[in-house]
Amino acid sequence: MSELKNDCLMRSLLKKPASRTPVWMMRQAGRHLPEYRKLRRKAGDFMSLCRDPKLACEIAMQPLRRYELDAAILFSDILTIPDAMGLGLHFVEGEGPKFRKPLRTERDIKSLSVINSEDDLAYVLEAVSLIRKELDGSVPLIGFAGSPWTLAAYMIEGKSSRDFVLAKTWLYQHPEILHQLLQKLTLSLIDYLNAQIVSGAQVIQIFDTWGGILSDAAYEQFSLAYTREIITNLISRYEDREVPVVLFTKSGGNWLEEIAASGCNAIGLDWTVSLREARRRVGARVALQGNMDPTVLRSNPECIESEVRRILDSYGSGSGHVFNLGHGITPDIDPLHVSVFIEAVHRYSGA
Ligand code: 1CP
Repeated sequence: MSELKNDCLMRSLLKKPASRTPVWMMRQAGRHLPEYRKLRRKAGDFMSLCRDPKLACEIAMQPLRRYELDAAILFSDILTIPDAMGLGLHFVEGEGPKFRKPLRTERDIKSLSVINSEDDLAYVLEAVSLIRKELDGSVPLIGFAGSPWTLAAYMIEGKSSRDFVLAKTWLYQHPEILHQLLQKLTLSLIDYLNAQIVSGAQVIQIFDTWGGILSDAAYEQFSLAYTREIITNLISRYEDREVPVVLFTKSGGNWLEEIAASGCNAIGLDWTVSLREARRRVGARVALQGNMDPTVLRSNPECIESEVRRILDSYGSGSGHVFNLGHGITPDIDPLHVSVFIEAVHRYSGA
């Protein structure tokens, strides 16, 4: 297996000294790029892009051609797992993801089977190995999945939502049924993420986008307990290298100590927490990834540069910081502003 030419992401995730602060962006491949929108128009819909490994590989490479990023991320979606479980994922223009068969009854959950990634999600694994080949050791490839709770929330709701009330009502009314669903998702996710590692993913990120809508007690029982089980069962070394795990929990700032104890190597932070404070709380145990508000990218180059500097200062010196946004980049962002952002991280963080 080839050595990485740029290993600053791997080093920082493992809290080893790096030449500068690495940077990548959540949702870096996708709708803010005109070259992505062109391919999507041609393909007709988002899932056709995901299901075609050559197209998925091309899209994963697009942001790397424009920006000096320190990582590539697999082009796919967290909702391919519920799709593989038979829920019928489709995308309605302007409305986001929808399922034809959302989970409505106990029977729906009992009839779900744990997936076998090699059969059910072969197209994702093929995309992983193609991207890895195309990268040719330039930067590491990040594989990913949603957390069991975040996937369950979409599967019960049937679509995107601001508060996921149907899913949360289940949690209070039928906790034991929700636990059955979360257990099946956990087993599916262990299989899926390990298959991504074997296919070439060098870092794993788990997106718990909706963990932060849970009460303190529910978060531990219905989200973190399952994510911890996944992390414990992931391949931690593959082909002589460690495989770091990043756990991103949107609005998870209350639970940094608990998240740090989950076994992850790094915590993904949104912009509501202070990096300095987060480092004081858990920085000895884990690396920190984040946390610029993506809205900053709508402003102007001066504001972008001063936010970058503020965030770098807030972390302070020493290893263990990966620069990122506090959530995904939005489709309205001008790619020129992204270049300003990436260059500012390079300029102000060393080398
Ligand atoms: O062209 C289109 O209309 C599709 C837009 C799109 C894209 C580009 C969707 C639909 N998903 C993706 C790709 C994607 N999704 C990636 C790979 C690209 C990259 O990161 O560079 C990743 C990592 C995701 C992860 C994802 N999907 C999350 C977790 C991250 C987050 O933003 O919190 C979530 C919640 C989803 C669900 C989803 N898929 C797509 C949309 C628009 C959504 C969000 C729906 C919602 O807001 O509830």
